[in-house]
Amino acid sequence: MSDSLYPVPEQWARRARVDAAGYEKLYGRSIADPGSFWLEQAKRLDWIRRPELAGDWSFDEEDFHISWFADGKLNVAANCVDRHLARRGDDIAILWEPDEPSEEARRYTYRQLHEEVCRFANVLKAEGVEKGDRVTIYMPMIPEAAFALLACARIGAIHSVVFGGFSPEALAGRITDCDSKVVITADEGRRGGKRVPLKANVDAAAAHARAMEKVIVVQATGGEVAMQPGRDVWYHEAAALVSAECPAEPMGAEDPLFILYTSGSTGQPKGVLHSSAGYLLWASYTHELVFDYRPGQVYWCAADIGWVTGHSYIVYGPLANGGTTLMFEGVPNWPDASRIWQVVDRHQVEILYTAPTALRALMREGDAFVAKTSRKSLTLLGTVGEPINPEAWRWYHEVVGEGRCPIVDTWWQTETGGQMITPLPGATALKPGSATLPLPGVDPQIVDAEGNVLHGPTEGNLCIARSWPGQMRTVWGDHARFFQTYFTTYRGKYFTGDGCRRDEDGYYWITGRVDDVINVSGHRMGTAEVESALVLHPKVAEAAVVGMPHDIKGQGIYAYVTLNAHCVGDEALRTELRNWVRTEIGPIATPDALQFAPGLPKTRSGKIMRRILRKIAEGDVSSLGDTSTLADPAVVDDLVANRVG
Ligand code: 6R9
Repeated sequence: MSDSLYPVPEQWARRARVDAAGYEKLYGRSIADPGSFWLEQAKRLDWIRRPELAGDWSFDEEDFHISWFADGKLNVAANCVDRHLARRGDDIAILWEPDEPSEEARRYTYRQLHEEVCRFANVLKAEGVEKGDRVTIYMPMIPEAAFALLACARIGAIHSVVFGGFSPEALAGRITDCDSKVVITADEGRRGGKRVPLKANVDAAAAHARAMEKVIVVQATGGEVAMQPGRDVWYHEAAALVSAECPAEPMGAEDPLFILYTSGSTGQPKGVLHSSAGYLLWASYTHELVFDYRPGQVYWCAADIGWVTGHSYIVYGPLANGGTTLMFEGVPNWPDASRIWQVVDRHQVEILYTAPTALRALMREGDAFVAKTSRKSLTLLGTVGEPINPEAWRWYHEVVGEGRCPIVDTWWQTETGGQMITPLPGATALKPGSATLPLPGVDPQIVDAEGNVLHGPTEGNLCIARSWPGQMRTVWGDHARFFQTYFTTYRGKYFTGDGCRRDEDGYYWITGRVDDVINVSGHRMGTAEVESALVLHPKVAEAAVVGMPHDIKGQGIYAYVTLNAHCVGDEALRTELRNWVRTEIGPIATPDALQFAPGLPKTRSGKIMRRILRKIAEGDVSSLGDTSTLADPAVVDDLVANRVG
């Protein structure tokens, strides 16, 4: 790790909204008097009824509850679209760059966006969607995906976006869990010159997704798809029949805005539920502060709308702030490794927000792909999703930004709604690899295994001691699981699941997950989920999955598989099992390494010793620690001898 310090560039300190002294002041106020601080911040939203209440919450079991601005009323879509019409109706809201570089980009002004969202909302209504209903969105990165989110928000329906890379099985599980009657999809998606059969996947999911009654299909590629009469509706046909005006539904501040499924350390993915006002406030507040955003700047968050980063920083944050948000259909390395930088030049992008895994993949291709582009428009760079290794940080800073652009390394989670620990470009000196300091309103604590709060320079588990407006409100359909997952490990605190170090300057360094979650290319994968998929295979008796270091992905998936008697673990079965997981969950869950193991290391009470499996997967077999508590220590020798990779 590196402790070299990159001071705030002088012009940034001068012109940024918040400088170092400003940060200290804001932070102090946010902690000393959160009520008035957040009611003041709430003025950045347009309310139908302005709230007089700020946060009302308790993380204690007896009266566990979280609410913000509970007496307020607003509409999220009206905040992201309508309120900008008077002053910025002709400004570009969404700038869409297609997968195929020879195709024209598409631009939507706020006025056009308003019409598109209203129309989409009216189509949803015509299909019977009402306030509070869940709508599943399984879409490629096309503007209609953003219209669909905002259309749900406009009529008070709760959207649940499922990443287009997930399998029909994973999609079906998510449709069923939230009992979603309507699914919005497209004929096909495009990524890096390849087609993704989204509609066909929805058809395949139908057998296990009984709640699904209607499928609204956006024509994106014109590819051939089967339409089931009575169930499937072409969006463009339905849209031609409805008006381009749709009133925005007045919503309570605490009414749900969306569900987003995320992997945890146990069992099925959890439906993380976010509220309307608190979430939107957090997305808007962080987007403006962290990117020092000013309307007119072209801003690009290169995430997919299927993840929380796409929700908060492609759609809700930038649009709430009247910004121009670039939406990219493609992938960073197609047609070649200079695509991102070409898009930056083509659209004069000033702010770029991406993931360390993408940077590592591009860095490996060599600097020439970067050097042949200008990138003069860039002023600020950001990263999210996983810890960034100092080498990739320096490459981003020196090669991409030519030393001119600060990097905001933003730590946050699906559960937090938006950024939590991050530098502010005009306020915070940077250290490569550190997410630096908490945003005003964020109260991090590092605790030891017993929950004792550790002070000063230290290392331990990262908790947040008090609620913030963007905090998730519950796990859909399972409030007990919400409490159990996040508030019982350390009583009275929100536990993030991350390990963390704090240095002598009070800077935070996230060290990675401390639970059974693997961070693959910035995406969360629960080991339990991959294990469940593996044991569904008729030849598999037992499986244990751990993370392993991976040059590009950050972490890769290492699976240990015990077969049923008389089954042979050969190359063919290895390939079959990897494809099996791919089909069950999706490509991101495919094991990078798969080892057949006659037995797994277990304690006498039958618990798998994951610590040992992790060490072997890492190739660190010299320090396996104490194996004397194992029921059968000999299995370890076999695992070490037959390690793959
Ligand atoms: C936004 C997002 C959350 C997990 C989180 C942590 C890791 C995210 C990070 C980071 C170090 C950063 N993480 N940002 N680790 N530095 N800047 O990624 O949400 O998909 O829910 O993942 O990602 O481990 O707990 P999500």
